[in-house]
Amino acid sequence: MTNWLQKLKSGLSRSSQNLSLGISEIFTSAKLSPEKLEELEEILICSDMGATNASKIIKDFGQNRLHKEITETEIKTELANKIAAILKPCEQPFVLGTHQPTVILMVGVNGAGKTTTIGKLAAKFPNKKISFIAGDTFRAAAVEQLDVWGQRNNIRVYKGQHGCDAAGLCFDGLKEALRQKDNIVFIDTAGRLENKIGLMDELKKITKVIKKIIPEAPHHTLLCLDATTGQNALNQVKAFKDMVQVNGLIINKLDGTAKGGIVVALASENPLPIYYIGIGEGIDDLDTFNAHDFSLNLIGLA
Ligand SMILES: Nc1nc2c(ncn2[C@@H]2O[C@H](COP(=O)(O)OP(=O)(O)OP(=O)(O)O)[C@@H](O)[C@H]2O)c(=O)[nH]1
Ligand SMILES: [Mg+2]
Repeated sequence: MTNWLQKLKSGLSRSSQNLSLGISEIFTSAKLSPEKLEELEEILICSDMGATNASKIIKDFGQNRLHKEITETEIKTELANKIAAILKPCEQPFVLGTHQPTVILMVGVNGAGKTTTIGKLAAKFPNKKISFIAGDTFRAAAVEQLDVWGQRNNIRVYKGQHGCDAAGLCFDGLKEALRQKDNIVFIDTAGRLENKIGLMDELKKITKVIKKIIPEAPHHTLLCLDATTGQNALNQVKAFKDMVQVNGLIINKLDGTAKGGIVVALASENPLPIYYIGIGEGIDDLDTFNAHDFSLNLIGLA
């Protein structure tokens, strides 16, 4: 098993424990009854995959199986397959593109893992000339936090005074990136709650200003989500999509939750790619999203 698959397994263990144990407890006898199906549906709902998904999965699963013998492994395998089918359209590679520089704007609510993800993601492009723009001018420690990731990766950080205008800083930082012939620029932004109109408007302003320097930028606007927030993640996607052109999702903190099923809810409601998932705070704790691996680990079969 690769290092990442081991991490995925332990990262998702809180989610898989609930699902897997729940399934095991229900199936003490071999035949599938309607009551057992109902209990199974409840377990799926508790993982935060959403009632509609759970009901659809159970309906499909129950067809032609009622009152028949079935093993626990057969059940889990079948459920994992159904979950993987929902997730599959979101499994898309993150293609950087050839723009010079490629501008990646990181957005999301407070604590969703934006700054950490920038650090982890930058490490995936060791042969590129990269800069960070510390567009979170709001939180006092934000610049230092980005600085630490910059030092770790040997990356230049463009920063301004605490409290300065974030859009203006992005403008200047991009000009500098052009001058320095950077290949990739990551723009960190302040955490903003999806229902705070003023801050969301500021994000729009940032994207407008970026376009003044590079009309087709940002080339990627990535929305970071904290998996521990559960179903609220769905509202966040909607609100950020209304405000900026979100191209893809990064779902963090899957190691800290029993509600990993939220990824299934996100996939079924939003056809946005899930480029990466985060399962820890370390530099190696981010990797591409694989529907098959994720479902097996979620259901506790890996
Ligand atoms: N367990 C775990 N912790 C994570 C993960 N990603 C980020 N964190 C931690 O979550 C906390 C918040 O992460 P940040 O990167 O600061 O989040 P942010 O979105 O930049 O937060 P603001 O700048 O406050 O909006 C930090 O302590 C990170 O180390 C993850 O995948 N798993
Ligand atoms: Mg931050």
